Amino acid sequence: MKPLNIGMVGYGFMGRTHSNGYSQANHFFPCEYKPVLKAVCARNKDKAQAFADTWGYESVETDWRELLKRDDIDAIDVCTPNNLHKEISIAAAEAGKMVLCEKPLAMNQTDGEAMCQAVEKAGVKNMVWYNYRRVPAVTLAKQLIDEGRLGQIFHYRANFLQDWTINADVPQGGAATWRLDAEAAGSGVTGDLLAHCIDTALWLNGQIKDVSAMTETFVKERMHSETGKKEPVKIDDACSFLCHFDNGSLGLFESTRYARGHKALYTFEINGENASIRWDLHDLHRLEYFDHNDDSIVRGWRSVHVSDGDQPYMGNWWVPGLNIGYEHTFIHQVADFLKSLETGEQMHPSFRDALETQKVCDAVLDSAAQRVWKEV
Ligand code: 4PW
Repeated sequence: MKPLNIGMVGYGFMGRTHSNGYSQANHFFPCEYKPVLKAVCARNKDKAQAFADTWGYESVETDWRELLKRDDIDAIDVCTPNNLHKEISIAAAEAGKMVLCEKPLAMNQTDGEAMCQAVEKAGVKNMVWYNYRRVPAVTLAKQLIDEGRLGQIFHYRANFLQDWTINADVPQGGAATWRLDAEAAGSGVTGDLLAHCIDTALWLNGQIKDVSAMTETFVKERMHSETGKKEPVKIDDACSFLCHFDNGSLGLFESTRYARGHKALYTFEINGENASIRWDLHDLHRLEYFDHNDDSIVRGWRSVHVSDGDQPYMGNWWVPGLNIGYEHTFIHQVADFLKSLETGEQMHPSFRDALETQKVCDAVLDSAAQRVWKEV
């Protein structure tokens, strides 16, 4: 097997999901390439070493620039807070490394464009970890839409709801809560949660033309972990937007971290002329499907349990009827990336694909700030 030597920068929650993906992919998806966990890089050496010991990384670096200089690294996995994606990705591409970047691609469209140009100029393989495309039920939704089963699409509706920042004592900044710090995250729920909804929507339903958005920051000041003082909160706690898709359908998106009771409720529903589809991350192996062409006496919403060998990815797992979960989406993404190295085909979502999501996020934030419709 050909080794694919991974150097990961950052080791938080996403570092764990990606590492698990690298470790498991070859067990279930045969491929000529095999990820090798060569090095993990983080400023705190003891924490990086503890992570390396847990996940089986061979070595540790404390400066990502040193990691890029190493000849024994093929691919850089950027798992840092968002404000470092650009610098590390561009330097990695210039060093001739493949770049696998955590979502969202960048802090804004301008940075994202520079990142696209860097990987394209260097001709290095690249992808962005929008993992929900690789939930088997979501991939099946893509298949049903591409087969034309829904007919003309009229409506696309998506939500991503959480409740973990309602308590005003949750700080901003620092390892666990950088997502609340605009300097590190760029935006709040728009870049963190709606970006997932937008990536899926662009993949399933095509380009978005224009948007009209509103945002709110419910807790105006939070303790900053770095300064130790209360600082203004500059991220969006909640964001909702309307949009027009190029195919004529209407979109309605909502995301918040203030929906008490919801931890990670990502749902979407698509209504077409002939059929509708509905999916819910809390029940991720099911695809709800209504087909108007069914015999009218038995017509109704079917709950398709996506666990059979004919359904996306499932032939590589256990036996029909047995579920898989969230972590498997990352295993699928690694497996698909390894396959793309074998076939020479472009992996999706690429940096260029993720830039389209970034453009929509920027338009959403501009629209909310200026209280006007914005072209994407
Ligand atoms: O990327 C997202 C995270 O930042 C995830 O998909 C879910 O929401 C889980 O944590 C956050």
